[in-house]
Amino acid sequence: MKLTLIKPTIGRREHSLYVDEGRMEPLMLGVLAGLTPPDVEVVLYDDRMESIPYDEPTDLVGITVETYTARRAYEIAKEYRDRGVPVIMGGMHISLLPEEAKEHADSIFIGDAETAWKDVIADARNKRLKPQYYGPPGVAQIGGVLPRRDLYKGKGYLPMSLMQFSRGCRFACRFCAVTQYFDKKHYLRRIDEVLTEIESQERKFLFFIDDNIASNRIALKELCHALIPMNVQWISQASLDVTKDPELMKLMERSGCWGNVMGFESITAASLRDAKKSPNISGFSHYEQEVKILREHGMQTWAAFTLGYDHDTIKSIEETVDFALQSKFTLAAYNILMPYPGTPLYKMLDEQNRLLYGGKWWLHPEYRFNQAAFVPTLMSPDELTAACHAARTRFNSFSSLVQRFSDWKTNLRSLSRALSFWRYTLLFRKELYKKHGMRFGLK
Ligand code: B12
Ligand code: SF4
Repeated sequence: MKLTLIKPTIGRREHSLYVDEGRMEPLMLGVLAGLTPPDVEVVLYDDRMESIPYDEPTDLVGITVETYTARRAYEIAKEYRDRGVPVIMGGMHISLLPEEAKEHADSIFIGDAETAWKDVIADARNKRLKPQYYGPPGVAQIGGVLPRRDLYKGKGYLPMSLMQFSRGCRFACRFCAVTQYFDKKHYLRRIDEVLTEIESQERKFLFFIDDNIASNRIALKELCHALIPMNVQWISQASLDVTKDPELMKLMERSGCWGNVMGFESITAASLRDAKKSPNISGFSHYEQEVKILREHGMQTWAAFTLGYDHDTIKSIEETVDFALQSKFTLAAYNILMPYPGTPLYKMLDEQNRLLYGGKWWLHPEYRFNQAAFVPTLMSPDELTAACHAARTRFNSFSSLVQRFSDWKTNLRSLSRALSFWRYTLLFRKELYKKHGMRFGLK
């Protein structure tokens, strides 16, 4: 039996081809391949950089789908199904919107693959694929399953190994798809299994792609203790409340943490309340302490902001950029608040009749990447789109890069930190402009 796994791209640029130069290893496909019995031949195609050979014989196609890639995923599925090849889809979007997905696949997988993928393979072998499978969201790679990293070779992924320690998050931010999928729970992998995985591969620069690695601070401390002798460098995603725990901050630094993607979301308390961003709200004083502590520990922070809350104005968005520049963040993402299906934000905007593109922006032929998909309160959708683009342009201007680079505590802490600053700020800056206004899907 042969299994073909596919990571779809988001779409294409208006007048040229698009290749994602900042692409990272698709961990979910490596894990699916790792869960597959060894007698099944597995191939992986990454639509972000290579063409999919639809005519190559295969017995089953597995596609991973996020909301951003849904339109393209459905196009790919159609190509295979037109050729009589069965398609199964899984991933965040499929789990949150199964009714839509069913129309585009022979089978859908709701939840995490770990417990039920073997049933899919067994049924596919017997040509009796069921229309739907379910695996509860939970612990990653149960029983020490290792991702098939050999499948990533030659695909030009960024030189960092993607891994997971935990899944889910205990918080309940209003816009977040993760909190719906994991129902506010946080699941931990055994530390010895994480260490075995680190040892199983050569690279020592790790990206723990946990939704919030700091959701359980005691567990993160244990992980840090275990990482110290491993002599690795790592980055991850963490909620800002880590800065309230001095012992944890020291441990993160000692264990090789270079920084985290951190959801600052907004610099105004009213917007944080709108977002239900509880890790940021308690004792909010404009992040003065948080930024200081992160710098003291040498963290090269990737600050994530969401724009378009009911209290946001064009002026407040500009002030958010001032704040990010003053804080000398290594990277910052300015994302328009997006109504992801299944989230409380989506339900609220739907009830208030504020959703644009018929409520299904991810499938709408007129929708473009980085456009507002709802009507904000204190500006028009076009003004929000323009303010977000302006924020990105200002934060990523060359003079801003130089200003941010000049920080001895973080970006100038060592030669390797300095080199990584330039490598990633320039790369992500380029990608940002390439993706702006991109159409979803290739057709
Ligand atoms: C790592 C990550 C990234 C990395 C990308 C890594 C990569 N390989 O390219 C970076 C930081 C670059 C990134 C970027 C973005 N991301 Co992101 N990202 C994640 C994160 C944290 C982890 C994804 C992951 O690899 N998990 C590990 C794997 C093993 O788990 P998994 O994907 O859940 O897969 C399991 C199951 O879902 C299932 N499954 C998955 N696929 C399939 C397929 C089949 C056939 C089957 C049977 C089962 C199955 O089984 C798997 C194993 O149990 C998720 C959060 C999350 N929990 O999903 C957000 C997430 C996917 N990202 C999100 C977003 C919005 C983005 C951006 C659009 C942000 C932006 N505005 O620019 C961009 C662009 C995304 C793109 N498509 O290009 C949202 C998507 C929301 C949605 N409804 O789809 C998420 C859910 C975060 C959130 N809080 O809402 N992201
Ligand atoms: S802290 Fe992050 S992962 Fe947790 S619910 Fe909020 S946005 Fe989602």
